[in-house]
Amino acid sequence: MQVKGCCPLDCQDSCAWVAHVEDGQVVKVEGAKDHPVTRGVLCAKVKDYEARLTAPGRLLHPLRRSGPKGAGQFVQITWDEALDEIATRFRSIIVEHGAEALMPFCYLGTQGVVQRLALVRLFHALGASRQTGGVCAVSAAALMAEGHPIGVDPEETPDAKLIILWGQNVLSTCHHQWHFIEEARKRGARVIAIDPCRTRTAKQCDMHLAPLPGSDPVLAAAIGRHLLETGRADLELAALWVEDLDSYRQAVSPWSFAAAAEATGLSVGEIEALAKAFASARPALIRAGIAPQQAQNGEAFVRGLSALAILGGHWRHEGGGLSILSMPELNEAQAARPDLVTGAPRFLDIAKLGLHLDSATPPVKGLMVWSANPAATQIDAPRVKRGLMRDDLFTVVADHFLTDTARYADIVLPATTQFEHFDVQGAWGHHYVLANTPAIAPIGEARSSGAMMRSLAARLGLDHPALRESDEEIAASALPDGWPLETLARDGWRKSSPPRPQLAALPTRLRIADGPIAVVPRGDAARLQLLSPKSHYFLNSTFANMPRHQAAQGQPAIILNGQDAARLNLVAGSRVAVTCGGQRLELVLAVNEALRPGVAAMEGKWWEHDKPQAAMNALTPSRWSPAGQPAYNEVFITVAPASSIAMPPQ
Ligand SMILES: Nc1nc2c(c(=O)[nH]1)N[C@H]1C(S)=C(S)[C@@H](COP(=O)(O)OP(=O)(O)OC[C@H]3O[C@@H](n4cnc5c(=O)[nH]c(N)nc54)[C@H](O)[C@@H]3O)O[C@H]1N2
Ligand SMILES: Nc1nc2c(c(=O)[nH]1)N[C@H]1C(S)=C(S)[C@@H](COP(=O)(O)OP(=O)(O)OC[C@H]3O[C@@H](n4cnc5c(=O)[nH]c(N)nc54)[C@H](O)[C@@H]3O)O[C@H]1N2
Ligand code: SF4
Ligand SMILES: [Mo]
Repeated sequence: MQVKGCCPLDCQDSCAWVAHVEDGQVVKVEGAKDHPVTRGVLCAKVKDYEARLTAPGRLLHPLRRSGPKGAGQFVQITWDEALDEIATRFRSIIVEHGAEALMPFCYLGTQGVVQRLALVRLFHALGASRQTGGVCAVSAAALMAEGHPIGVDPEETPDAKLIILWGQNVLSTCHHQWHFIEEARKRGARVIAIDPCRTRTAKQCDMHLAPLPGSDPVLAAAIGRHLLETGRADLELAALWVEDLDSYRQAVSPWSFAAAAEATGLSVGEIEALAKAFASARPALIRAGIAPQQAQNGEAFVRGLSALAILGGHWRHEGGGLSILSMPELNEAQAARPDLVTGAPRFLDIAKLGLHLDSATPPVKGLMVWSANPAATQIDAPRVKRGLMRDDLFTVVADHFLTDTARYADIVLPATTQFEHFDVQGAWGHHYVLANTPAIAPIGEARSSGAMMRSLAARLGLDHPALRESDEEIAASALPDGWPLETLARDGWRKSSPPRPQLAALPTRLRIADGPIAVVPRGDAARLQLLSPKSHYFLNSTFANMPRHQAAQGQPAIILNGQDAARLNLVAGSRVAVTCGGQRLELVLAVNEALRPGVAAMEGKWWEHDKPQAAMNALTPSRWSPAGQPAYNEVFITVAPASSIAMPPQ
């Protein structure tokens, strides 16, 4: 039997897949051949996703903590016991501290509407604190909320004449987009990568610029100044869309090619070539990644690129513009049923979990985490873990495995995987909505988020009809009007493009300037800037426990350029101490000329209890952009030979 579904992971491509089922078991999963983006292939992470169903450590029963928090000691309990305990604890927290003392925490471990939002209904109905914010693309989302268009349909890409991959490692993180880039190339387009690292993507491009991380707003300003100075700026489009062209002129005016070269570490020739290519392409498409947003100037980065897409006139043409979040129309908020909220509970930004667990007033006393592994993926993870260690905090975690976060839980709930539940989802790199039909029944006692919500609501005595809806009904509530769920499930996907931005006066004009464009702090002779590019084989911390993925990723390491290693007297393969603030990790040193000097990198979000020395968020200090994007990449480290003290086992 073959069952249509989709990959639930937090990835632009949202692939459509076909699960092959024999004797009630998933034996294989393949990319859907006729999906216009997937085109028959899954990636190196997901090609054997069925292995996850029965991998060692798969959670199949509810667990109750039986040792100290974080120690990973649990005993198996029944669902009835788990539900009773959660309901009793939640109720007493509400009575003693008020419902706002409950905090739901869900991120994009799955993009599925049901798996993410069904449980949110429960917390809405309880009057719990509401989660807001995010840890990824927060800067882009903030600019989108201001009205900036940032979501070109990737199927337009072949019409682009110049494609700039600005801090995006397409071939590792969203490789299906490469089809469209190659098609554009066949029609004569040039492809330029802007990345401090010569990634597998940069190697395939026609030109690669390796600026200092965080200097991108300056690079963008130099191009903007060039457009204005040479009369190439599309002032007609700016008159329709832009509110503050004069302020922009002023902000970019200091950034000559020479000044920008100094600030970015590029040559004048490189910047000039980029600016000229951008000014003459009809049209250019900028595809920007996530890493350059992971800094305190994340919004300045996105604003700078949006200014270029507009002033370059690229939005006038199919294939041109700016692509950061390209999403189909889907009414996800409706699936969470905001109408169920009682009172006016506070919002808690999930990117600041450590801070909230530390010092929210009223304090957070009950936390439920699903579809996320914040103990591994949050900035300043030690602070998060101190919070999770609090004796007076009651924590519930639902996941497929006993993750770093689940180890701190009082109650662990076994969640179904995409092969075991129904869901629908959008994407953030294309315009299709996808449906996922379960291929098999849940294994063990795993439950979908919808089933968890229904059983918890019943235990808590909540009887709103929205808390009794089936997973299919919850999924249907997010679909655009007139879309029968059955048809979507039968077909597997359906395109739902938002309209292309109109070349007409905008009711609210866009702000393309935001004060002076400054040089951000950067490393020096003693301190390197640590980046955390995505691993080719993990998806953030997902898969970091899977033997096949671990073997493919190889030993955790800190990567430096040869010049820096030599300057610091460090030898490839030796053990080095990496420090930031009061935190220290000991790792093997890898030397790789792909990284520009001054920059270090650690790939993959390893699990701390498995690879304690590779848990890189031990090193990332609490720091956010004004919109709340965690500055994961603004980390300045020292690297020195490890002392003779033996390294803890990896
Ligand atoms: N294989 C794999 N795929 C993934 C993921 C994964 O973990 N593994 N994660 C998924 C998720 S959640 C996301 S958000 C996306 C992210 O997808 P991408 O945006 O493609 O990935 P990043 O690693 O965030 O950054 C891309 C590149 O930006 C570079 N970079 C770092 N700092 C700067 C800077 O200041 N300026 C410039 N110009 N470049 C910089 C890095 O060297 C890196 O090569 O990938 C998704 N897909
Ligand atoms: N230092 C540093 N830290 C980073 C980043 C970085 O670049 N550098 N990147 C950041 C980015 S871009 C992102 S998006 C975040 C991601 O951070 P997280 O959202 O925490 O992502 P994952 O680590 O992939 O963890 C997702 C979890 O969801 C679980 N899950 C999957 N499907 C389901 C389901 O159906 N039900 C339930 N209950 N659980 C499910 C998975 O098993 C997994 O444990 O990490 C951020 N952290
Ligand atoms: S992780 Fe991304 S590329 Fe890989 S199968 Fe899932 S959607 Fe496709
Ligand atoms: Mo992300």
